[in-house]
Amino acid sequence: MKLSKLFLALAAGLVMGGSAFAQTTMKISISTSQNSHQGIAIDTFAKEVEKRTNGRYKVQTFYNGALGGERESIEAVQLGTQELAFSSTGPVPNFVPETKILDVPFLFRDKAHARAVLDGPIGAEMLTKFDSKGFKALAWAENGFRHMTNSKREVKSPDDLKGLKMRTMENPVHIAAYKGFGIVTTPMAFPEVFTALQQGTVDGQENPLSVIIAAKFDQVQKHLSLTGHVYSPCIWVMNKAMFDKLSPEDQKHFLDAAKEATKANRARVDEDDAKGVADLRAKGMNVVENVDKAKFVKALATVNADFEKQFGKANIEKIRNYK
Ligand code: EAX
Repeated sequence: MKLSKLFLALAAGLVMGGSAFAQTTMKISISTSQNSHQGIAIDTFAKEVEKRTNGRYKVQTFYNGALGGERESIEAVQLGTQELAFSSTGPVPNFVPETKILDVPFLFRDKAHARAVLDGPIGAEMLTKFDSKGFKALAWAENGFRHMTNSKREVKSPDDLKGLKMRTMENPVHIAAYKGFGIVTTPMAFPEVFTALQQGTVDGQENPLSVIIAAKFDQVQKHLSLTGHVYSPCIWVMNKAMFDKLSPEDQKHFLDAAKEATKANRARVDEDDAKGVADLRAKGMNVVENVDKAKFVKALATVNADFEKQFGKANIEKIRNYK
């Protein structure tokens, strides 16, 4: 009698314990290293999700394109073979064409402007465009203002770019604009870039200081020009069906975790921007701080007219003038 009661109690304990500790594991990936503005983003997200759901959800983090480049990761999220991804908007227009407008050069004045637009009604509306494509876009985050590096020469104005072969993201807006700068564009996934620079397949590339530092491009690039020619957003995407399966409370936990992690991400971008130039100089790069911005803007006159036609002048102005 006593024994069977004990057995029952144990069995019940096991069942209850089993359900109390049921844990769902999800994957999230980035194409850059863990010690970066993107690494801190997904590490914080994983910690926040686990904390907010009392460990019912665990997020496994993958770095350095271990699960593929950004396009492949986004594709995997769309297909549902991977739950989550954190990516630049580089390859995103291939999935959600409405996001193209965010990658227009010289659209944002500074990071404060970009963050205000992305966190405000324009950004919120853009997030809903992901829904019908199989994604739940949790929030915007940040890659930063992109600057040009190359192994050939100092770049101060677009005249210096003529004939330079540069890797670009697989982003149609960037490719069109950079051709306007006179660059010979070579779209390529990020995990291939270091080797391409090292072997001289391309002369240069462009990325925010955060990425240049994290990817150690200083080892394979001599010149850096602070062109700040385009702001590069990041985005948190989750497979839509998987997000929809979460309870409303857990959905909120995931959304809040992404918001919290975005704060850590942006703080790191600020930190990298503040000390990046000194850091990269110390590592041997020749940094051109005063580029001829007006000439860069002017070089895009024709391309910009085309963007205005494509995206609507009013839509571009709405972002430019957002306060
Ligand atoms: O998201 O592909 C790129 O140049 C991106 O900026 C990089 O992967 C970080």
